[in-house]
Amino acid sequence: MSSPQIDLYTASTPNGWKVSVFLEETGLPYSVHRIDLGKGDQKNPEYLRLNPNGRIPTIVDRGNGDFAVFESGAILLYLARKTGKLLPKDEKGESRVTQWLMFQMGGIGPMMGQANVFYRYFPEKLPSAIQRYHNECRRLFEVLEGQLKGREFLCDEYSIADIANWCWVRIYRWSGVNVDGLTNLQAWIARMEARPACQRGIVVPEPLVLKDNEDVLEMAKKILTR
Ligand SMILES: N[C@@H](CCC(=O)N[C@@H](CS)C(=O)NCC(=O)O)C(=O)O
Repeated sequence: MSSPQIDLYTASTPNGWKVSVFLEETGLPYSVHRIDLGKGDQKNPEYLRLNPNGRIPTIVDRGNGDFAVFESGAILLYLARKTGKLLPKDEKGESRVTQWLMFQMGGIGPMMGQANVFYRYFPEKLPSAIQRYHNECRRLFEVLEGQLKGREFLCDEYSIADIANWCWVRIYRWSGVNVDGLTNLQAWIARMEARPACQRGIVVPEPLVLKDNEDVLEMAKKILTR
């Protein structure tokens, strides 16, 4: 077995899974460093030197002068270009995948993140805020539904755009987003869930049990009030 080339700093969350799923899909050797978000490992000065935003994920490429990359979308692009995998090489193909990747980074991720905050974590339940984020998530899901019509994946081939979007969309129940009637989206979720590398990637660094239990809510409270 070749020695790990990528150090992955991560936790069991959608943004973290994007990178572990990519690494599992491509077989690039990596070692995992678990970041305890509840304890605040992501705010340690040593970690902030790698990721000034103090969030996960981050990678350090030992095969490229210990080059550090933060922001999950930037990590996916970096690794896809490095390996030549899951990102088309032609200009238009690469742009299409980048567009759907950015759609996730600027839309699906932030909106589902806020849906989680207002629907699950905040002690005050503000109906207008909950509705705002649920409506926006549903609207974005309908955009995905349209794109997936007659397509197996978001672009011409399976790509980092599928990985990025699926890692968030798959937790729609936790976010409280309704997927009724979105048949293309549901079929795509099932196709993604069936991929062995996706199954391996989402248990890094450990399986996540999303339940309204005290552990999850307590950790969210710590992060939101830090
Ligand atoms: N845009 C960033 C977002 C990263 C992010 O929000 N990560 C969350 C976990 S999904 C985190 O580290 N939260 C800890 C905190 O806010 O302190 C990315 O895509 O990498």
